[in-house]
Amino acid sequence: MSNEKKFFDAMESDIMNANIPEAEKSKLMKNLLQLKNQKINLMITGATGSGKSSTINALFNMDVAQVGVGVDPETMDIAEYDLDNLVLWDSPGLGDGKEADNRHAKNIIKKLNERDDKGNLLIDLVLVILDGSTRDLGTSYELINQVIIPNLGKNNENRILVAINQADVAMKGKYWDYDNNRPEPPLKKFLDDKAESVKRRIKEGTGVDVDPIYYSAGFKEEGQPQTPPYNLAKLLYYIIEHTPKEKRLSFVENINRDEEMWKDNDDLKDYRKSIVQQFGETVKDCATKGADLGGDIGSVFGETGRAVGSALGGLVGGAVGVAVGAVESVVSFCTGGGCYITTATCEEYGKPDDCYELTAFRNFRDSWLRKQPDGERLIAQYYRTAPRIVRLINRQPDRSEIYRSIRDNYLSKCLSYIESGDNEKCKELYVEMMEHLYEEQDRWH
Ligand SMILES: Nc1nc2c(ncn2[C@@H]2O[C@H](COP(=O)(O)OP(=O)(O)OP(=O)(O)O)[C@@H](O)[C@H]2O)c(=O)[nH]1
Ligand SMILES: [Mg+2]
Repeated sequence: MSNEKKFFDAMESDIMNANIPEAEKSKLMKNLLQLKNQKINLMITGATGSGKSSTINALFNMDVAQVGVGVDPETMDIAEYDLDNLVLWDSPGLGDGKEADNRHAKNIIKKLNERDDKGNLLIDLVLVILDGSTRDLGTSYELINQVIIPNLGKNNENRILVAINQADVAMKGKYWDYDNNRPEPPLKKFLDDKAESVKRRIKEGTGVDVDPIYYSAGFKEEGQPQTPPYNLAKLLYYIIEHTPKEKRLSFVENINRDEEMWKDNDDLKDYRKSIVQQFGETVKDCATKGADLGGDIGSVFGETGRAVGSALGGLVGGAVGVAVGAVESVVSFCTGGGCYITTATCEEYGKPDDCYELTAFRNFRDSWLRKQPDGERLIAQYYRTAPRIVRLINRQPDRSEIYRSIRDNYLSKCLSYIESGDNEKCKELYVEMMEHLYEEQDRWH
């Protein structure tokens, strides 16, 4: 049985075992079937030697790839790797001489305009890889501005991702911190400038906005230790971000399981956690579409969370504990960030899921509360009771009033305690808030 199936099987068993009405179950099963049938087609192109193969090998679980050989001699130079629900098209870019370039351009254009059996464009996303170690990116601009973007159709900004590879040797190997596997400040500035200039050249040439990122696919030479990638999780995060939500689960089982690949990234974002959340979002939005689970998605998709966690073990950190952490974040994400009441209050005030307050409370929960002797018990109790409380509040005509009083009497004060490092006081007030809400529940029936 393929891994892919194992993951969808977990979803199926979650749905079958869920304690929900049959009618809701059948809606979920229908959604699941649709998710199972999704295919992602990713085109990877760029000049010879830019690192297409290295990137594919670093990102994905290539042991299971089948390489397709084109029957049409004209398209033979586009290699197809079939990883079940994920299909990779590895296509040469320009720079191989006039005749070859014309052929490559023609093949790329043909592929970009190809439709699947439902009549939708086949290629979901084009990843253009630039070689960060070369000064002359002229042929790459030609490829992007004249071949790819004009053939992406209406939704062009979402169908292209530009990534500058070989960040480690962009200044001929200077200013790379080999011990910590990251750029030193002068190289970082050089790479930031490069990304900015690529962005500008594309904007000038086509009017289209892309946000290039830089990374290193890693380097392996016979007899030498492997240099692990840099910013590979960032690259994957952007790939998933550009993939339609309903297709994202097709990545889950195809991601490289080697932990080494994922650990070194810039610290602008926690990409590894964000990737887990991207999958959680799909479960939340697509798997439960049209079904009424009363806000209790987390308790339905427990096995699914575990299957995501085990598939992404390498990405999130290998060890079992971390995989379990990943599961928790999937499940808790599905249930509104695991801070139901805080989330609901923030939503009432139009604050995003990554707002300062929610981040602070999650941090409090995971870095401190969980480690207290009664921490796990309090969190578990909260998980079981809070979704119901939120559901009840949302049905009250004076819900705004209720949320305001929760905010003013409890959450704002809890936040001040966290800010001043008084976690114990925050916990006491939080327990008090929960007791107050349990009592209020009867009034809200
Ligand atoms: N230092 C360094 N070398 C890299 C990196 N990525 C790839 N390379 C090296 O660059 C060379 C070309 O990489 P490939 O992955 O074969 O490039 P490609 O785009 O698939 O090349 P073609 O298939 O020939 O078009 C190889 O020697 C890689 O080891 C990187 O991030 N850093
Ligand atoms: Mg190659």
